[in-house]
Amino acid sequence: PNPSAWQVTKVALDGCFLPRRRDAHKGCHGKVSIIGGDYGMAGAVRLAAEGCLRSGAGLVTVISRPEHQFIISATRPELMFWGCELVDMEVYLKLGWASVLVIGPGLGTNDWGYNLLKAVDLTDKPCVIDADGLNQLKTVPMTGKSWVLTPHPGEAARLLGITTAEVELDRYKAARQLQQKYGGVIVLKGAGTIICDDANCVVAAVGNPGLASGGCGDVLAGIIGGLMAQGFTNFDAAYLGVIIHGEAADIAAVSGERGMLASDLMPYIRQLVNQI
Ligand code: NPW
Ligand code: AMP
Ligand code: MG
Repeated sequence: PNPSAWQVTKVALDGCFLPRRRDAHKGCHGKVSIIGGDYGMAGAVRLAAEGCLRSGAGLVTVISRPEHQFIISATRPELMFWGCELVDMEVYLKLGWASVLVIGPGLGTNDWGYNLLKAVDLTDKPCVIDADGLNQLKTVPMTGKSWVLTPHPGEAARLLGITTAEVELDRYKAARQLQQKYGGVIVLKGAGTIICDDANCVVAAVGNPGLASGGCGDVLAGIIGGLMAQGFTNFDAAYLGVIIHGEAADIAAVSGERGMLASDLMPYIRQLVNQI
């Protein structure tokens, strides 16, 4: 993008969401599959999935290790669940159900996650790739997808083969390089999150260091997927998602940044997507 197009923006959410049609049903608001949650990281998909539901998605399915069914269904019964041990033909059928795929939160960097990412690559679904989905992109070279990539500076550094410090030294340059290398929409997270595609670039002046705790990025991936499933373009979903996530954190921070949890964002995400 032309550097002169860089701008620092905090958009008002007013007018971004229309009131729901009175005859709406859950099928009108998109179906999302959230894929990840290797051993020890069920929380990552659980948080992403709730972020997705709270952004207004109609139906959300978690695809994760079978062992995680109980904890996910018991703590958020609105979620559907499909336990996947071996990545086989059935996975492709399951992925076919969704209108949008979110892959990466807690996915891990072993064969299980690798095979799931490869399965996503074989679909033509728009997707959000986060966390270990990004860490595995080097071994599953996916191109030409309709996607939003959501790296934090550490993940961006791995994708570019540079250090985290180098990413942070010139975040615009890193975001632009990622966009040129991988295409799609890039969300370079951290204080002053940058959202860019091949034509637009914005910095979201929202959020606070209360977000610097485990699970907050997983929630963002779910929100963006939920907005894509509700019909926003990939760029608008990424931009709006970052704004909603950051503003939710700014409301939550009224009680203090220290000790803020990813789960604390949920009621405010709901509040913000209803600001019509
Ligand atoms: P450093 O130390 O500065 O060089 P990792 P992860 C950097 C899952 N989770 N500004 C920083 O690097 C995720 O979904 C599961 C600057 C930092 O040490 C993933 O699948 C949870 N640098 C998996 O864990 C909750 C920054 O990156 C390094 C930065 C691993 O993901 C937690 C850490 O990155 C987690 O979400 C910034 N703003 N942000 C669960 N409840 O199940 C990051 N860095 O090594 O990729 O580890 O992000 O924890
Ligand atoms: P992750 O590292 O994947 O868990 O993502 C962390 C999330 O919190 C991202 O959306 C970051 O942009 C956000 N975040 C982390 N630290 C800050 C900060 N100091 N100011 C604003 N946002 C932050
Ligand atoms: Mg993360």
